[in-house]
Amino acid sequence: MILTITLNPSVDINYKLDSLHLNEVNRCYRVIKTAGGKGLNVTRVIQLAGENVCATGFLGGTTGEFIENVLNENNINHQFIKIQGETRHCIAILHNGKQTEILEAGPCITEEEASTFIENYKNIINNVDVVVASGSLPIGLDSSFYQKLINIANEKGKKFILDTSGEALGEGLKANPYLIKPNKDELSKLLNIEKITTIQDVKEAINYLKEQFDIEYIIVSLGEKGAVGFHGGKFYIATPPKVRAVNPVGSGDSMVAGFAIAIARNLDPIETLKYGCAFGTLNAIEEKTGYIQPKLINSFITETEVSVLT
Ligand code: TA6
Repeated sequence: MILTITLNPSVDINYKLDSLHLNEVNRCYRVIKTAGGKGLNVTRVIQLAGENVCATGFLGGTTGEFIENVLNENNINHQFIKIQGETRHCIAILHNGKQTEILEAGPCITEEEASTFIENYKNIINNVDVVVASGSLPIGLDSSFYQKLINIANEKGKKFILDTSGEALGEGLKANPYLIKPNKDELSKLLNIEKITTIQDVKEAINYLKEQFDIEYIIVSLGEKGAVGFHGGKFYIATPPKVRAVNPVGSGDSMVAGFAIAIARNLDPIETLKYGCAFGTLNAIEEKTGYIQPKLINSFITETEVSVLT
């Protein structure tokens, strides 16, 4: 069983425009609303792949009710903590072949709501093998909140996958999560490196992290180019099949879902990297955010190449 954590979920609204005209009225005739936030995108993809999953986090207000209804309609097992605040919206505008996102900060979590979450987390974690925490921390939670969750998971022998950025990532690393998957921008901000461009830059950044922390998998996503991973003293490069991307939003989350499924199934590092890259690419060919077609999974995994980087 995989537990996903979405501390700052969102009703994701995806607008498709031929072109976006600033300072003008842009009328949109293709709108997709999904129960989003990185962790819920991860949840949906895990469910679509047929793996057991339970979602937790915070939900509040009418947007929180929308998400709860969507989870129930899709038979997704969940245990969210109700909050006084209103769950946020995140907007992705697909225009001129580009993608512009507007992400609300989200509600403020009270100390009592945070404590209730921790108590609930300590219980449900006993019945899972892998924990996945994805996305930003909402206002009101200390930047070391993920660190607390990782420590609890490590004490109970559970594998914790952390996909976040900024201070929340920096603080989370101190508890040695099992797997991290920053993209190049998140990595350069984390290490305060001007630009991470080449594979050599990525390897050097990973080398720095592996000297500082005890993390089983350090994987850097390269978007449509796949990923570079480090595990067990070896560097790997994973290259997915070439596709025509329709909507890349949610591909990082789908990659994380692939890793979580492979780890829950105790697959080896090469298969784990194949799963992650294949799932990320499967999402990119879909209009919907955080969605894949189950019937394509096996072929995309087979067509994803992973080799050892010398
Ligand atoms: O990765 C895509 C996405 O899940 C969007 O759908 C939107 O929900 C955003 O990320 C939220 O990101 P954040 O880092 O604020 O949790």
